[in-house]
Amino acid sequence: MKITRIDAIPYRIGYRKPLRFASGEVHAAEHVLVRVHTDDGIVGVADAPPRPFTYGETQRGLVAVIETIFAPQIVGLTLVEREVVHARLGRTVGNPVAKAAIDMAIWDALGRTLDLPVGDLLGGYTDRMRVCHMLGFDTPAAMVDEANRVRDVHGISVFKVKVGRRPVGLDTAVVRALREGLGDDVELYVDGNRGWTASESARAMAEMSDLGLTLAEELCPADDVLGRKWLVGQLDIPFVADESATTPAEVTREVLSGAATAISIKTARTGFTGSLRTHHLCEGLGLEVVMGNQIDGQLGTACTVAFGAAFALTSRRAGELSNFLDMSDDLLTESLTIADGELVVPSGAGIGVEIDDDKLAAYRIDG
Ligand code: MUC
Ligand code: MG
Repeated sequence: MKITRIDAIPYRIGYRKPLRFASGEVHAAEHVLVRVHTDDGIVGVADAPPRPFTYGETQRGLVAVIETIFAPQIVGLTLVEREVVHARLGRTVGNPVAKAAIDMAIWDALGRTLDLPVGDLLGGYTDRMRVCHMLGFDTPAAMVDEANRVRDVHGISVFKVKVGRRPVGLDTAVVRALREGLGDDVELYVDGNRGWTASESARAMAEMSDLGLTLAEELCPADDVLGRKWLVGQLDIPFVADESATTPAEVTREVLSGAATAISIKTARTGFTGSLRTHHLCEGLGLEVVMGNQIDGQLGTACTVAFGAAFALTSRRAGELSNFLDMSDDLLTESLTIADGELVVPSGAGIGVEIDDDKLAAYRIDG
């Protein structure tokens, strides 16, 4: 069970259509595949999707920090020394996505060693989650068409709508068109990625007050301290902290200061070990949780659903598990399938999925 090597392999897979939102846009999955090798011949894998507009990490930066700072501190430890790994990674500030991928690849290797799924090791609550699809910026007609297609093909009836454009009417028109086009049976919520001011957010939420929204996420920056508290205090639905609450300490700070009333957990930035801490904290504080999407491919999505399905709190709401559908291809030997609005946790050992060596050879960009 001793860790002998850690690989960081950059790869690029195009999107069929870009995902656009207030803080950025993604045209291709330019991620890093992390592999953890052990002296028993086990290889654990996980995905690292850099999000410079959210955490400052880049694809080349991920490779560099893993190869030069993290791997030398981890090689030689065993797979069960996960708290030692956590402490050593924690000596370096930032780099949440690089740290998360190493953590999850270690859990994958541990599951493969024990021949058990990580979901069972984490909590074993259920084997599936309802799926929420995230709709990026477009015209109202195009977004209604996409939602209808995703509902018809995959049975998905929960949609997170990206908002945060100016003037706010651009986005409130989209949400109204979605409600009118899809009917009252679908769940709709909004995510602003900090695009609006507090007062723009309040105006937009007032304009949409008849549309039955269930959550509002990061509408304005948490750094607008008093404005954000003023906004959250007047809403009658939970306000989700996503990029403003990426560690247990940030969750505590945001919630106790009145800047949020619900939390998005993303395994892509807190791994399994950090997500466990955030989950237990949210449970203790009595907060609603959403399993969020960091514009993940199928490997990242498999991690999210494995963690989300492991607990009652994280599996209660639909998880954001479907944006890999927009990718032109993926790295796995077998595709994840969303049917009847649900994603079943892959049942194999570890994270439960296998990397296709030919696909990795075709898409890796490290020569
Ligand atoms: C989200 O929930 O914000 C967009 C940026 C990012 O880091 O994740 C996505 C989705
Ligand atoms: Mg978000």
